[in-house]
Amino acid sequence: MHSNKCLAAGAACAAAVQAASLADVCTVEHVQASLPATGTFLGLTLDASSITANPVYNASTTGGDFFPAATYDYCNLTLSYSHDGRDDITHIQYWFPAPEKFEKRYLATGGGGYAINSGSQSFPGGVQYGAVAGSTDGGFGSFGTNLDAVVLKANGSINWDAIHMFGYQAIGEMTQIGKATAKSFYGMSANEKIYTYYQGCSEGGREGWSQVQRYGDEYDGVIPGAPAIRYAQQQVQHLYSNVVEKTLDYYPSACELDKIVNETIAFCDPLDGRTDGVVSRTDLCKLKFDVKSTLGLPFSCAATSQSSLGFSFGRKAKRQMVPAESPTPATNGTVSSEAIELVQTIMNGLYTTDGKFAYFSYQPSAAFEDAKTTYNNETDTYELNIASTGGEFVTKFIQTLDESNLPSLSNVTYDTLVAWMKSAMLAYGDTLQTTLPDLSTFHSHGGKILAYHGESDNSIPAASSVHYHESVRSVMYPNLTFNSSTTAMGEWYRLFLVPGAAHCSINTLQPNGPFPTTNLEVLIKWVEEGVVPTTLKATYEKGIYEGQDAEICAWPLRPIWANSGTEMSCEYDQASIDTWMYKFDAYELPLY
Ligand SMILES: *[C@@H]1O[C@H](CO)[C@@H](O)[C@H](O)[C@H]1NC(C)=O
Ligand SMILES: *[C@@H]1O[C@H](CO)[C@@H](O)[C@H](O)[C@H]1NC(C)=O
Ligand SMILES: *[C@@H]1O[C@H](CO)[C@@H](O)[C@H](O)[C@H]1NC(C)=O
Ligand SMILES: *[C@@H]1O[C@H](CO)[C@@H](O)[C@H](O)[C@H]1NC(C)=O
Ligand SMILES: *[C@@H]1O[C@H](CO)[C@@H](O)[C@H](O)[C@H]1NC(C)=O
Ligand SMILES: *[C@@H]1O[C@H](CO)[C@@H](O)[C@H](O)[C@H]1NC(C)=O
Ligand SMILES: *[C@@H]1O[C@H](CO)[C@@H](O)[C@H](O)[C@H]1NC(C)=O
Ligand SMILES: *[C@@H]1O[C@H](CO)[C@@H](O)[C@H](O)[C@H]1NC(C)=O
Ligand SMILES: *[C@@H]1O[C@H](CO)[C@@H](O)[C@H](O)[C@H]1NC(C)=O
Ligand SMILES: [Ca+2]
Repeated sequence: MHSNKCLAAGAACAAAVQAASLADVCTVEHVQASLPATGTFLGLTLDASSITANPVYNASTTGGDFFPAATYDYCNLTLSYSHDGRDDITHIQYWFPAPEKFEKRYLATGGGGYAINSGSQSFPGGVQYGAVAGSTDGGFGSFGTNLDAVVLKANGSINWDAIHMFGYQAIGEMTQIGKATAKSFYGMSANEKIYTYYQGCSEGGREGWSQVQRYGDEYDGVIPGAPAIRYAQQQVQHLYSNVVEKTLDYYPSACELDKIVNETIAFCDPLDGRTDGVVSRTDLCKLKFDVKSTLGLPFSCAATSQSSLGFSFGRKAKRQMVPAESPTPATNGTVSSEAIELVQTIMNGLYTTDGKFAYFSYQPSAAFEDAKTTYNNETDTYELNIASTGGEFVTKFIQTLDESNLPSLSNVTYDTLVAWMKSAMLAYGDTLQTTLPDLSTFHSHGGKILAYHGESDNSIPAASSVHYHESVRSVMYPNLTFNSSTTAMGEWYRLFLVPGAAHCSINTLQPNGPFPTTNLEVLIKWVEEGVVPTTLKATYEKGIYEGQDAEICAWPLRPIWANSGTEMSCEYDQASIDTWMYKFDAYELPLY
């Protein structure tokens, strides 16, 4: 069939396209004919001559943390566009499901670290649900170019176009272009609905929130996982553990810190009513565990070799510019009072020297990733290893110097960190910070949010997702009580803390924990059929319960097991809830 037959649109056309094969529609000619007309999107010019399209058959994914295994056919489509007057070029890629599998859905996907996309890794999570899936290169030059490579035009000169594109604009534009193209491609009429979703974790989670906040009327459902929101605080706090080490002049071996984490997990595991190696209640852990109890405990670890480098999907900003971790010799010793003071200070969070609270830390039971030291084989000591995730943010985004990490922490104090947080907030408050608390546009359009965060996340504090939830609740429901506003907001925005989970994945230190691997399916049922996820469906991917299903409680309810760990319920526990509530008096303005 010929694509232009369908430009007349209407039901007959839709039937014709749905009867067409993938090979019929997956042609450059049909995609060109499906592009929205010039002028549809003010300020954007689509380049019809850039289009590539090829059908791909019998492709498959083994699934994983974010979607199940599946086999599918799709049309692999790329195109580019420019912003009028800017002389730029942005590339976008979509996977369009075969016509007979298209369910009138669209899925936007994002990246991790400073990457705005995940290559094609997130696409299967869309096509397997009959959704067109899209990703963008942000206009950074190629799909493999990250923001940090282009954020400076020169020393002292920020690339604001790149910041805005990364901040929210590129994914929003990709969604608008993708939906409009899909309607013509599949012969839908202009006013027919395409259910529009977003799914991503870490930076990808931040990008999800950016869409809710900025393109609220484009999306029906968004899944922000462990989002890197509150960017100014989030990125700078990666340096907090290092500054504690420097301030206390104590640089522990990874073995000593691991021992403390293991003891924390061992003590706190049973507090949730089920002794399974999983700390499902880090709040009870916070209330009951005293890290001083680990003083003098012996530890020993085998030698390690150099760890490898590489892109890790959905993870925190990669430490890609520096050798990852140095080899360490076999280590043993006993937990020192210095290590206990260090860990206690890290877990307390960041305060100014005059005692004002500036940012929270990870939950107890999370590994001390940011505190990792380097072993110096000449002096046989452990040394400061500046977390480049934070260091690069300071050099490039705050100091505007083209350096991939801070050369030292000389003169850097807790107050310096707070000052950096404040200046980054000012610089990026309307782009990267991504904490606008008024979601009225999205909400009044009927949108649903399925937010989740690993409770033992060691890269983005779980408290970050709770604090944003509470900010939105208090801004949007100022006159309701805690319980009433929680109930009202729960009709469209639910937050699930995943017991034991690390950053966007299950946790090697708590392998018996569950992970929610079918979130898009759950969200589709909520959006399209009104099935509210009172609890979130999860599965045990590994460990003693492997293959079984689990349910995850919605904040502020917390999991508790009874009958020797056989029956789980979600309880309201005020003392536990209170441990998640923070007041940031280091700032003159509200910190959402
Ligand atoms: C896809 O796989 C099916 C079953 O294995 C096979 O029948 C079909 O020919 C394959 N299609 C293509 C285009 O390779
Ligand atoms: C999709 O299209 C791009 C651009 O033409 C190409 O580089 C890529 O290899 C294609 N992928 C597949 C699986 O065909
Ligand atoms: C911590 O526990 C893990 C198992 O979960 C073990 O592999 C590791 O050796 C332990 N580390 C220390 C320092 O005891
Ligand atoms: C601790 O390490 C020292 C030096 O490597 C070694 O001599 C000693 O046997 C080790 N002790 C234990 C309990 O592993
Ligand atoms: C010490 O580390 C350096 C750098 O990693 C390495 O080249 C050297 O071989 C090491 N020396 C010893 C004695 O292990
Ligand atoms: C930018 O600043 C850094 C740090 O001061 C310096 O090393 C680098 O040479 C400068 N680059 C240019 C192009 O001036
Ligand atoms: C640290 O501060 C001292 C005193 O203000 C100054 O002389 C020195 O240059 C600073 N060092 C760095 C690395 O900024
Ligand atoms: C909250 O109450 C105040 C005072 O009664 C009223 O002016 C305001 O409109 C209310 N806000 C909302 C969101 O209902
Ligand atoms: C809020 O609801 C919980 C049950 O979900 C209840 O235990 C608690 O007492 C309520 N709080 C208030 C102030 O009503
Ligand atoms: Ca447990």
